[in-house]
Amino acid sequence: MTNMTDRSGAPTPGPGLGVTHQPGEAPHGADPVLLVSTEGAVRVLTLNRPQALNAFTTPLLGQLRHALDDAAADTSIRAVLITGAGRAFCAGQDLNDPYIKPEFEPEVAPSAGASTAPTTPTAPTAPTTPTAPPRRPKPKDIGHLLDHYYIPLALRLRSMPVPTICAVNGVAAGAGANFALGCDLVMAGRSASFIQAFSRIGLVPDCGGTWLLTRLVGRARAMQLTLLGEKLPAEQAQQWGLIARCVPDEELASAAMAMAQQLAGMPTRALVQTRAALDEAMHLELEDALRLEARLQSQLGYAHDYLEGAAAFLDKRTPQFKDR
Ligand code: LHQ
Repeated sequence: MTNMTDRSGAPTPGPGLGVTHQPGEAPHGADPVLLVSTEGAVRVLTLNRPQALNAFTTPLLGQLRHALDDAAADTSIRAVLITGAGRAFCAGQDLNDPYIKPEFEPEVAPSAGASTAPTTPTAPTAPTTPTAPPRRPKPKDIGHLLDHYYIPLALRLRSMPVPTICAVNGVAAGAGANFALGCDLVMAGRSASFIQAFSRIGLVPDCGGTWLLTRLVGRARAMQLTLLGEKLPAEQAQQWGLIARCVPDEELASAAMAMAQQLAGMPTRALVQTRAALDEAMHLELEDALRLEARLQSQLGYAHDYLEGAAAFLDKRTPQFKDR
C-alpha cells in the first residue's frame, strides 16, 4: 500500500461526557491509532492499536469518522477498505477508556475506635470478622458514548457515497463485529471470528447489531449469537450468510484489495443506490419496492454510467465508469 499517513481529528466530546481529548490524540511520538493510505481509487483505513486488539477508544472513533468524511468528500476515491493491524480486527469498545471504565467511590476504612462486636452481655463470644462495606459504583451514562460517537459513525458508514469493504483479519468483538458487519461487503480470514460480546458484560448489542443481525441471519441465529455471546468462526459466518467471503489468512489482504479495486472500477452511483434500495426494501410492501426501483432506474438512466455501460456492452468494449 502506498502513501501511508496518519490522520488527526477526534471530535470534541458531546455535552455531559466530561472528558476532553485533543484532536488527533496519539501521545507525542506514539503510533497513530488509525492509518490512512490510498491505492489507486481505494482508500484504506487500518485500525492501529494492536496491543489492545484495536479496541475502539474515543480518539480512534473520532478519527475513523473523520477519515470516512474525507473519503466521502474526495471524488477521486471510489471504494473504502477497512481492516485492522496485528492479530485482531477490533475487540469493540476499549473497556479502559475513561468514558466507559467502571469507577467506584473510594473505600471508607472502618474507623479505628469502631467495634463490630455486640455490646450486650448476652451476645455470643465467638470472634467476628469486620466486613468491608461494598464499594459503591459511581453512576455514569455510557449511552452518551453511543450518542456522540457510535451512532454518527454507523450512520456515516451506511451513507458512504462509495462501496465499503471490510477485511476482517482476526477476532471482531462487540462494536468491532457490528462495525465490520455494517460495511457493504465483508471478507474474513479463516482464523477470524465474530463475537457479540455484549451479554458477557451485561449490555445489549449496539453499533447497529440488533438491526444488522436480524436482517443478515434472522431472529433465531441473532438470538443465539447475542444471548450466548459465543465465538462464530469466519467459515461458519460465511455459511450463515453473515459475511460475503472467507479466505485463507495469507490471501486476505490481496483478495480484499482486489475486491475493492473491482468495486472502484464499477458504476459507483448504481452500487450505492443498490445498497439504499436493499435497506429500504426491508420495510416496504412489494408494490412500494417496485416503485422505488422504477424511481431509481429513472434517475440512473439519465446518468453517464448507464449510457456508457450500455453503449460499451453493445460495442463489445470495456466500459469507463466515472459517476460518483
Ligand atoms: C482489551 C479489549 C477491550 C480493552 C481486549 N478493551 N482492552 C460501546 C459504548 C457504550 C457502551 C458499551 O458498549 C459499547 C460497545 C462494545 O463494544 S461493548 C463490548 C466490548 N468488548 C468486549 O467486551 C470484548 C472484550 N475482549 C474479549 O473478550 C477478548 O479480548 C477477545 C475475545 C476479543 C480476544 O480474546 P484473546 O484473543 O484471548 O485476547 P485477550 O483477551 O488476551 O486480549 C489481548 C489484550 O487486549 C489484553 O491486554 P493485555 O494487556 O492483557 O495483553 C486485553 O485486555 C486487551 N483487550 N479487548 N475491549
